[in-house]
Amino acid sequence: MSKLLFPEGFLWGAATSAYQVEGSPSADGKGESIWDRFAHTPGNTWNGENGDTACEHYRLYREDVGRMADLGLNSYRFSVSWPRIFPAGGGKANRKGLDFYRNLVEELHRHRIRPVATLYHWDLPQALQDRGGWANRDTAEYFNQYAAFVFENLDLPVHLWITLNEPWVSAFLGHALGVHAPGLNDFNTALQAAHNLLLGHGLAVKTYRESGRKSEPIGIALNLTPVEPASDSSADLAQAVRTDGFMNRWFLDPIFRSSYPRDMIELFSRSFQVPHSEDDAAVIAEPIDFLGINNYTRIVVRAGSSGEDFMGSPVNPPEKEYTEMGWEVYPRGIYELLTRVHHDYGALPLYITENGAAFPDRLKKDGTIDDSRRIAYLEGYLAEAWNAMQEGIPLQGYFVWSLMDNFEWSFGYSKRFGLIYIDYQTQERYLKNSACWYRDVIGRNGLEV
Ligand code: IFM
Repeated sequence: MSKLLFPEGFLWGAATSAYQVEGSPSADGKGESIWDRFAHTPGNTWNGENGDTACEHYRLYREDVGRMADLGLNSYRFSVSWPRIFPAGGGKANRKGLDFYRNLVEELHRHRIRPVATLYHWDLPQALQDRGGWANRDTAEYFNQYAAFVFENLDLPVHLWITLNEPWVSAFLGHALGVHAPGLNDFNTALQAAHNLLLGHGLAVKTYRESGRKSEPIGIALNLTPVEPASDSSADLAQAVRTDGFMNRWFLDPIFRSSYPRDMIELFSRSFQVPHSEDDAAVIAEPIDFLGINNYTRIVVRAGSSGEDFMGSPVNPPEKEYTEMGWEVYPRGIYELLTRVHHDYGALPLYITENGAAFPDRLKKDGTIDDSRRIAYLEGYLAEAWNAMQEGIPLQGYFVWSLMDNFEWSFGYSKRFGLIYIDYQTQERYLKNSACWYRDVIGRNGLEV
């Protein structure tokens, strides 16, 4: 057996997001979000489920923080719900909405758990969607104003600020594939939304720096996925480059290189309008202090119907393990991403801001949940993260997705990602075996494999 020790001060955390766990959709003056609207529209989610109740974290957050402390977490990543703070997107702020996050942060401090605050995890105020949402450039400015308000008024320290979570998902699943809010199906709109999301990110980082009030690191969390060709045919190889351009480089390049990737601009411009502005490019590339990487799987891709196909045909290699989401368990991918990002985009601190797996967990009569597949998954990914660190990759923390089972967007409550099992009938929480395993990992600051 070998010991894989992590450095002192490594962040051991778990993550959630507002809409997925909080419930209380109109408490204390909260406004409607695009996810409230989308999930309440028939046909959009599994069984018509929505986040109205979720895990009742808004009501039960103290208990939940207590559980985090019992597990030994030294960090918790949560998101701030924009429509709790600005029910109409902009205008008058709702102090009571901010109070919830202030109380949460205070409770975390009481337990010596470092708060990591994400400002946008997909719950745009519906009032802004009514004016065009992320496809409207004004939304970037509204986001900036909302972010500035939170920076200024959340008067307790957080450890890290994250502007956006997974802008690729907001833009493309929400505006091109229509499976996320706001449920649109137009690729031009999605490209514009992606651009305005990035612009909002850059504006918020700039505002944060210029205010000079805070020195906590600020960054962004991107969903990144290694892409591999299904064969070594030249068509599959070229497809993998395009799919990577769409999934990964379309966000990494503007943030770190101040321009969209040339090959993808060329490709997209053949059929779509690609947003372009030198001024915006400079804002989007406002330097950040760290990058958050959300990773779950890899994509293996076969060439699509033409050289213009930027998605290709994803294939599931046989004899691999797949999670309940149908995602391949591919631990080496985290090593590949960490080393690639470090070498291609600069030596800034990295965090794994999400990693985890959904499996069909079963609550036994004795209150236990034997989720050994999740333990194996997490152990595999952490071991590969450790391998990357041995090569000098500055990884500073790891967040399991998720602290607890929650509302998995269009899949409703049918997918369980948590370390903690939620009985949605009673709101009872049960520690899965993976939670106990993680507590031991944190306790020894590493793995025994
Ligand atoms: O639940 C989501 C989360 O909101 C963002 N990243 C991926 C998770 C699992 O799908």
